[in-house]
Order: sequence, then C-alpha cells, then structure tokens
Amino acid sequence: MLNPVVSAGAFTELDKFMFESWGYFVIPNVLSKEEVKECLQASIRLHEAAGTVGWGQVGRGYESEHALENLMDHPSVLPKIRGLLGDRFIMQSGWNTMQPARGRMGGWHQDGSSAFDFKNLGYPVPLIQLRASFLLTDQEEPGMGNMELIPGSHRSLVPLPDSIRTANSGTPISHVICASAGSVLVFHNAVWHRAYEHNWDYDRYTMHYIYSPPWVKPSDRFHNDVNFMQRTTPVRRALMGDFSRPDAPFGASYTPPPFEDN
Ligand SMILES: O=C(O)CCC(=O)C(=O)O
Repeated sequence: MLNPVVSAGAFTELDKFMFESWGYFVIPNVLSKEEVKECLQASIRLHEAAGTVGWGQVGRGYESEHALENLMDHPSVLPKIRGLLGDRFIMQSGWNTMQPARGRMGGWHQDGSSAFDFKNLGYPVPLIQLRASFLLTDQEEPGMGNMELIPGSHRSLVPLPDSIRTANSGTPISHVICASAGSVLVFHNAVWHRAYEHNWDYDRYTMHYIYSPPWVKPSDRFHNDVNFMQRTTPVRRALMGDFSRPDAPFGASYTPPPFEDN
C-alpha cells in the first residue's frame, strides 16, 4: 500500500517533500516492545486515575510517568520536529488518548483553536501545532483505532464537504494509517483527520506530543509543575517553555534549547 514512511532520525529532503505534499509521515518501530509495554502501562494508570469513560484524553502524563517523559524529545523523532520547526519551539501539550474497546469512528476535524481558527491566519494554513503521535497498541490493519487522514488536505482552500463530515462511514479519499505499536505518526495541524473505528476487545492508547512556535500558549497546562521542572533535563525544561529571552515580544531572538549538537 502507498505509505509515506520515513526512517528514524535525521530529517532528509525527501522527508520534507513528503511532509509538504502529504501533510504527514510515519516513522515505523521507534519504540522497542519493552518501551511500548512501559508506555502502555503508564497510559492505563493515567486513564484509571482520571476516571476516563468512553473516548478520552489526559494531558500532562509526561510529568508523572517517566516512560512518557522520555518520548518528549525522542532521538528518532526530535530531528524531524527540528527540521520542520527550526530550533526555537515549545511542546505545547502532551495528550494521552484512550479509545475504548469497540469504539466508534471519531469526527473529522483539523487541529487548532476554536477561539481563533488557524485558517483565519492565511493560506496555506500555517504549521502551528506539529503533532507526533506514538501508537501504543498495534494498528496494523484498519479497524484498530487507527488514525485516518486525508492526504494533502492541509493545502485545501475549501472545507471538507458536509457529505463526508457527517457520514459516519468510510470515504475513498482517506488513508487509514496502518502501523505497529511503537511507530510514530507526525502530522500538520491542518490535515483533516479522525480516529478510525476500533473493532477489538481492548482499549486503544496513543500518546500525542504537540510542538508549536515559542509564542504559542501551552494548551494542556496553565503552569508547569515545579517538581517536574526541577527534576527533568535542560532540553525538556526548555521544551516546556522555560527559557529566558531578551525581550517580552520575541522581537530579538533567544538562546535555543541545549540540543546535543548545539
Ligand atoms: O483518538 C486519538 O488518538 C486522536 C484523536 C484526534 O484526532 C485528536 O486528538 O485530534
């Protein structure tokens, strides 16, 4: 099947071309089986503590769960994020989603903010929320709670027709991402997408990290957790938005996070 698959690590010209034309790509097998297991157990703990009923998402799990914290700046994924956003960005949020066993299709949408729709910023819709989604359960065939995307739709001048949006069924213009647990989907906020149906008897978990320009407000937190900030690494602190800058309006630049190669 046609699949925008890229290799882990370095961001290549071909990766860039694929992202620009499809709006997303997939990095297979980023996590080992043991890492997947740890992240899955962490996800289950988070949702049990939150009392999730039905489809649900829990933010900030990276603060309390070390296995999820380790994915914030994963070396297989971070070069792609830096290749697309440059060196000055933050992690706007981290959402752990649970789709219950036998869960239905999600609704078609683009990511953004209903307080100020990203499409009002101009055409093409700018990259404001770059998402890296770590699949924590196998999604090797359709019907496993896969992500479903419409390739190239981040460049569409017109909205998705209501006939497709409201039909709770399949559409021939979409792509159901099929990949094993531990793979990562990286996608642009403006790509139309939804969660595909889940026909199996276990809950499906995915951990999403959203990266944004440094002047965007975090969306899973009002304040950073003090204990987490003291304990985590300098790069992760910077990704949480903890850096000093020479002026309030970001007019001048600031020292980028201490990435290993900087
Ligand atoms: O179900 C999921 O994991 C993702 C749902 C989704 O499309 C979103 O959070 O924007």
